[in-house]
Amino acid sequence: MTTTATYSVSGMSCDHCVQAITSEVGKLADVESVSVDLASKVVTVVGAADAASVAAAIDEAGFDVD
Ligand SMILES: [Cu+2]
Repeated sequence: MTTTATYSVSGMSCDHCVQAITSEVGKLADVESVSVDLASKVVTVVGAADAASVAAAIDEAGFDVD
């Protein structure tokens, strides 16, 4: 089932941060798309990936899910 989930992520400050998160979360099998709003520090993930996996991927990229 495809769902859209949003995550509040701290520590993002520039396009490189955005790319790191997009790349890391995008590697998850059940993720269809990832978008990052730097201004509001919100990561939107479309797909069937579970929240724990997405949070782990964001952590892997070096950022914290609030
Ligand atoms: Cu950055």
